Amino acid sequence: MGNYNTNIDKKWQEKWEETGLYKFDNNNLDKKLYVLEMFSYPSGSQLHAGHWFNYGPVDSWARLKRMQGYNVFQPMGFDAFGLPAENFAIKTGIHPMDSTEKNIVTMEKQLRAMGAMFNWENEVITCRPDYYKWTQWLFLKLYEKGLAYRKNAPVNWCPSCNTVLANEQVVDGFCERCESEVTKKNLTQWFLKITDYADELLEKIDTLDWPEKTKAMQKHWIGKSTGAEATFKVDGKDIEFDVFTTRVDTLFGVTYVVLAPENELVDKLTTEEFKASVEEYKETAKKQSDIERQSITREKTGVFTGSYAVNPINGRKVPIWIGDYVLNTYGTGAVMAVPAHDERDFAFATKYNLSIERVIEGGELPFTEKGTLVNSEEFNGLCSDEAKEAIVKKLEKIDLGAKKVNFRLRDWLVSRQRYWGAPIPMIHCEKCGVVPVPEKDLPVELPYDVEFAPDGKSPLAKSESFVNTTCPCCGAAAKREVDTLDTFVCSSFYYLRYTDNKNGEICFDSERANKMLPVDKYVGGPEHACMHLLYARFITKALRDMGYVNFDEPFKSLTHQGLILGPDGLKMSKSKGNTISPDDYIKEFGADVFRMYLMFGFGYTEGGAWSDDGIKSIGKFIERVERIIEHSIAELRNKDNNKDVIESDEKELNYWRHFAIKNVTEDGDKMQFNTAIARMMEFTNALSKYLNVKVKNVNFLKEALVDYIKLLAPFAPHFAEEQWEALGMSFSVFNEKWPEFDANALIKDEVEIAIQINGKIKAKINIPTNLDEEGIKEASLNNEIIKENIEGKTVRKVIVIKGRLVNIVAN
Ligand code: ANZ
Ligand code: ZN
Repeated sequence: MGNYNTNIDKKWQEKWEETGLYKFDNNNLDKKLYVLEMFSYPSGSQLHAGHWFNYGPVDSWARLKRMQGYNVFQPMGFDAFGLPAENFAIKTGIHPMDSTEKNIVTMEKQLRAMGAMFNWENEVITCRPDYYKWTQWLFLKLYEKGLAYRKNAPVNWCPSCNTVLANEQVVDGFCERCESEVTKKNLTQWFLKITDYADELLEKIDTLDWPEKTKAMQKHWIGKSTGAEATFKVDGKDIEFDVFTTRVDTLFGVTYVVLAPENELVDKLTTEEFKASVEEYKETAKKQSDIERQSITREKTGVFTGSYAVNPINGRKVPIWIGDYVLNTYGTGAVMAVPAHDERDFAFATKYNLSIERVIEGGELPFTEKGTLVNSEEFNGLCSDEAKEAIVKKLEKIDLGAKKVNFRLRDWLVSRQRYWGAPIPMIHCEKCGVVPVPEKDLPVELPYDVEFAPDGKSPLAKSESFVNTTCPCCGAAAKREVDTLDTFVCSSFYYLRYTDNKNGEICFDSERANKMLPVDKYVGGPEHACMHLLYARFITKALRDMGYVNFDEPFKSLTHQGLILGPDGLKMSKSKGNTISPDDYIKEFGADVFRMYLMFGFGYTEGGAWSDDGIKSIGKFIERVERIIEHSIAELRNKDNNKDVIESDEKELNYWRHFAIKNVTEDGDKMQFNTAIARMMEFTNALSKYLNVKVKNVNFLKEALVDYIKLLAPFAPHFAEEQWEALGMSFSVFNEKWPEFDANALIKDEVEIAIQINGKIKAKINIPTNLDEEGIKEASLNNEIIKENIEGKTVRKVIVIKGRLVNIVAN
């Protein structure tokens, strides 16, 4: 058994703390490197292998960068509001404020035991008034800017969580948290106008160094669609409506139109005769989720309203139907149906015997590709793209249509009927309406004494002392808003607050933020692609437009770590009994072995199944390294060394040393930790082999050893400090400069070349095969025999014939 254990972890953690080794240097912002890992929920299950996989390897990366001269800022905190903490509280009956604070204490201790370079002095905890004051401030600023508004709308409702959900929190029609089926409910809610930024959010994605898949997901979520709107008048009624279409070139092929069942025109359009069937249809449609309604495989259904609409391009009357495949929340909630060229319309028309008329030349119907127009009067013969332009032009002329861009992205619904969140800082006054809480009155504190178990209504409504207040405008009795903010609002600006976390006067100092941000490297799970990562981008842009920051994007470069699975290859979960508790392993192996196993055992962006054998073998590796270093140190003192050293013995070790420097640097930089560590293992073998050489060059051994420990340091920080000290070096290895490799040492193959002077061979030398022309010249002129021969002469020319000879012209 080796000596490395948790006592060594503790020893160095204390020393780092005592000496303030990792304190961010505020006077060296030019060399700043903002390394950010997504902060965690303080849940009851505490720090798990997934957190470790996020934080450990990234800390190693940050250490490597530190040794390369960067002034690293790596803050940590807790995303402490929200459902996980609240649900835990409900389950255990302990007040969320108490359980959250308690969980934070435990998790902070666990995080410290990891021995990462976290800048704890910059910690933020979102559920504390000194933080959520700024969450509320942000909301007020957005409100001032017209980016926060209230409206009555059908919202996603989770009957089990008893709260509304943002679109992003509904996965295939089910609640992202509890997996209950999501229903619809009409409620007056607060929204943030993220759609104002839809275009920029889309455009700027391509400037980001993010995983391609995440960028694609965000693009799809924003869902820009370019098309046109066309106005259909209702025959015999003073009503008209618009349809959104991406295929206005098919306008002559419209044989009917379909409205969403919820479209507000439906009642006005429905004739007496069809009232009963329309009502019945509307009832059934209510029960379907948007996801079900959009499903490609589901049979399309609908009913006729009895009314007809007039096609703006040719005056033709077409029947108006309602059908649940048309969503009321997209476009205009109405579509023109072109069964000849659209799959859904084709299926619908076939089912209900509606006419199908080709307007694009091509294959079998439904023909959905672009093509040449037919049956389209003066537009016949145009190709689809030309026809789109021409038809819109005509619609514009008669004032019955225009070009139109639509986004799939909806405004961000931020009110929650839950207790554990930042209260929305608004007041409802009978006389003045909705009045924002004045900034000086922030924070609006979340009261402790509230029945927090959810029953579908906001728990804060039950707290008289919270609800009753006075209107900041007129002074009359008024009521506070009782909804709380979605926790994604808290995490939408935490990276800014980290830089100035103790400031009680302002959310953050702009000048400082502009120097500290954007975040240089952000690392976290891919599940946030369309939520947190999108919200944070929006908030950064909104703050930029309000003048608080001068950059466009919060996270320049993003990496998603993979998922660590249970030993059975399944996702870890308590119910499956396959969870790995880091604490137990750390007690047995020490923090560095745990960290190093995670880094060596898995591709960082891939993850994989946990293996006890895997961590054991890293434990053995660390023990071996310890023995080798011990042996090396003894050799440094061995008086028999240095007497008759043979140079060629050093060559091999030197090769592996520089090979490791080169590759650990390159792979480490790319977060390819497993291959970087593999290079360290090769270096270890070479070191061990050199120890068997009879007589050693002590200076050389020491140099190699110094590099060895430096290279190992990011991956095994406590262990490396201990070895560095054993070697008699001064604290700390993390103040050392990262080694640089020597390209010459990496050349293994040599070739013999002849050197001529004025055409006569004078000497033969061995040079590396890939030495460049300059290098060959230099080597030739430095050869002792050649030097003697050209003494007193002037070198006129040196001709190099690669791989064969060098001819020196001298006289
Ligand atoms: C006529 C047409 C003909 C269409 C054709 C397509 C092909 P994206 O790309 O997603 O924007 N649509 C418009 N609003 C809708 C709604 N609220 N619910 C369901 N479908 C809706 O899709 C735009 C197309 O989806 C529009 O173009 C419209 O059908 C339909 F050969 O109009 B199209
Ligand atoms: Zn008032």
